[in-house]
Amino acid sequence: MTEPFAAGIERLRQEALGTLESVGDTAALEAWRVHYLGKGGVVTEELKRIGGLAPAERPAAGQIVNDLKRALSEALDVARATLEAAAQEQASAREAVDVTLPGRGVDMGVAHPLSEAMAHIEAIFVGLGFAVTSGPEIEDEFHNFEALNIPAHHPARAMHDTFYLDHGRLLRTHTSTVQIRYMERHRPPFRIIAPGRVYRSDAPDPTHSPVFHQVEGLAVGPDLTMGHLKSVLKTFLQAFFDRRLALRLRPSYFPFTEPSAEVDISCLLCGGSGCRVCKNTGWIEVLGCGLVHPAVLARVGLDPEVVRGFAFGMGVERLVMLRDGIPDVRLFYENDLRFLKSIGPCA
Ligand code: 2U9
Repeated sequence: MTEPFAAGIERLRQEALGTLESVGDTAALEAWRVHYLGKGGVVTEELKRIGGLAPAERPAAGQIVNDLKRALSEALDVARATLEAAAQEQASAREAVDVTLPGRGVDMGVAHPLSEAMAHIEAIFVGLGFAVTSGPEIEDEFHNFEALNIPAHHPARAMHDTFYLDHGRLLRTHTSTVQIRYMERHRPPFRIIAPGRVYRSDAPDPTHSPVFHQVEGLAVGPDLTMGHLKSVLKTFLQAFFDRRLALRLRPSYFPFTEPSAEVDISCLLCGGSGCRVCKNTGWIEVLGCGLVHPAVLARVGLDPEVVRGFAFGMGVERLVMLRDGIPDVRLFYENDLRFLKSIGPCA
């Protein structure tokens, strides 16, 4: 009797291990477990059948079914471990970092071209012994106009040139205001520059922006001459444009300087022989300058018979446009990264 029973169990074992081989995922494995080893499963049924055997056969049959149960349990454990290992391998393949791939790169911020140029200009003048000063952008008519010898009906005072605020206040149209304020508090000799934003009520176009940057300079002391002025400006301009330049002072007019001059440099493109940049003149106008008008000195309590001053003013955007070949001043204010990345020391 035990022999056919044992043979049946052996077949069962073959069948169970055979189907286990084709189990490919944890759900199928669980179904296999329930079918063979679960409550009411095949093995339990076989255990129940032992009760129907002759008492003498039961211990051997029990042994056989218990062996089957152990063998199937062990096979289940092995199959489960194999499936888990495969799943883990798949997961780590999915999440794997390929350390040989090139990095994504880090976008470094850089100073705005105007900030870079202002810092460069300041450094050059500091090297020449000038102190850097600053003052308010909201000003009064005295500091922006009267003190600078710009009379009441001068065109610069017109509404269409100046942004007026309430209570007689206005947005400064030049940084000369800073230099008037400096002279109100300091005695000569001194040499200062006043870099900063200025405002003019101009419609934006390729050469005009309602806000732009100036660096103005002022030196006051005994015996200062146009010669000193020209030497300072030549040293500055050659440092800024990083090359030897010829300078030409053309007589001009500003209310706050006498004599006044406009400064030309030899053309940056052709060197003076004539091209489209200099409109075939060989020269490019870069800034204005002069000796401080006696009335301006007198207004801040200085005796024009005793001290002289020289002064100059430049538009920073214009200088950078000339240096870097930028065609439109509005590019400085649009924050287009393609432009910002194309200008300056990191371009
Ligand atoms: C004081 C006295 C005199 C500053 C000066 C200029 C000439 C000049 C322009 C350049 C281009 C303005 O930005 S721009 O449009 N400036 O030509 N500026 S002399 O003269 C002064 C300044 C302060 C007390």
